[in-house]
Amino acid sequence: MLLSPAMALRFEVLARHNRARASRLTLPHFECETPLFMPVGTQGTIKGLAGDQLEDLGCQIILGNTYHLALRPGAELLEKMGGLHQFMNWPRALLTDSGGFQMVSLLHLADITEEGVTFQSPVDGKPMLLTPEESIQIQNKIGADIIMALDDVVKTTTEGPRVEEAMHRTLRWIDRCIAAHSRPKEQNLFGIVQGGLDPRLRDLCIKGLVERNLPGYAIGGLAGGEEKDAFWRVVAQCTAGLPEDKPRYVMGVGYPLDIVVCSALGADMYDCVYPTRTGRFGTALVPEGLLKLKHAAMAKDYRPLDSSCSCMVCSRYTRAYLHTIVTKEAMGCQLISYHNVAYMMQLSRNLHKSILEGRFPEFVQTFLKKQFPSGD
Ligand code: PRF
Ligand code: ZN
Repeated sequence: MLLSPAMALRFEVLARHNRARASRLTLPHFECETPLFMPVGTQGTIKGLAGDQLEDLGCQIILGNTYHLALRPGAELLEKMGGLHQFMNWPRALLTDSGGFQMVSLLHLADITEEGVTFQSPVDGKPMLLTPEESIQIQNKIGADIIMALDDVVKTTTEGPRVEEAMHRTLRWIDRCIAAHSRPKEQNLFGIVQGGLDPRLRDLCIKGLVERNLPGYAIGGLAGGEEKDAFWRVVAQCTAGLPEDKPRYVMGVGYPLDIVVCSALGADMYDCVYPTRTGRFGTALVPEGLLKLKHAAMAKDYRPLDSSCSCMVCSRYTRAYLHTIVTKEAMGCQLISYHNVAYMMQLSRNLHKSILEGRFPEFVQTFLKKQFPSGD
């Protein structure tokens, strides 16, 4: 496979409908089709699902977190094993997030300075510092197909000078990330657009990142409790300003409706814990919205979770059966998570196919009609 020397991917737009695109994203370990959803395997495992199940479901790329993997099993061990692909025996593509966002969102004690993100080690309580250089060095050892720059993330509900500071720092840090990246022919470093809900800051960040000619770009700092309208507006602005010939990844986005809307706006990639997390709480994703298996109404419902789904769970089990085991057996939640990941993969494939076959508007209309039958 011939890849340009500066990057380790090839991105080909196969078809468009207005701003939406269906593309082929060729990564070192797998040829992916977009729009695509990436399940999150924080610790090198997608909770409740085994690797062969993920392959059966058509998962093309899964996500790991630098922060969690660096703590356990540790970057050195992963490097010695030949990287995370070998360690978890996952033959397809991997993406690692840089770690800063996880520390800031999980550890309220994290403190961001120009040098990096300082946090208290959950192992021994000692203060630790994750710099842009270190995040990239660790990600080089983990060996994922796509690695993410360390960014300064503020909550979308933050206002004032802190938002501007974080955007400028994210731009200063991208240069430190680029300089530290030792495997650009094997791993693709994506930059992350920050700037809160401020169009001027978002534009400055887009401009600064695009000048660096990175293999791909992410839209960060969203899906943190802002209004949908504001969220979609920022995505629309970013997709309009980012290059046509590079993949665009909206970080932390995973509600089916958001994926459909963002794909219409020209985004290509998504990740979220939502399908597996909500599955562990006993909730299934279905075309009509959500199905709560713990609900008493499920006790005598002998239909599958989703009659239009061909996954193993929907072929084999009734809602009544899943209701019976959901609060008592770990397998209950695992089966629901399995269906939820199947649902997200099906949604990704349907988006790709409908754009390719020139029937994207009909697909969106049918999707919306099922989610909002009363039309509001
Ligand atoms: N930055 C990084 N990871 C992320 C995000 C971000 O902004 C989000 C969006 N809030 C999810 N994951 N590095
Ligand atoms: Zn199913």
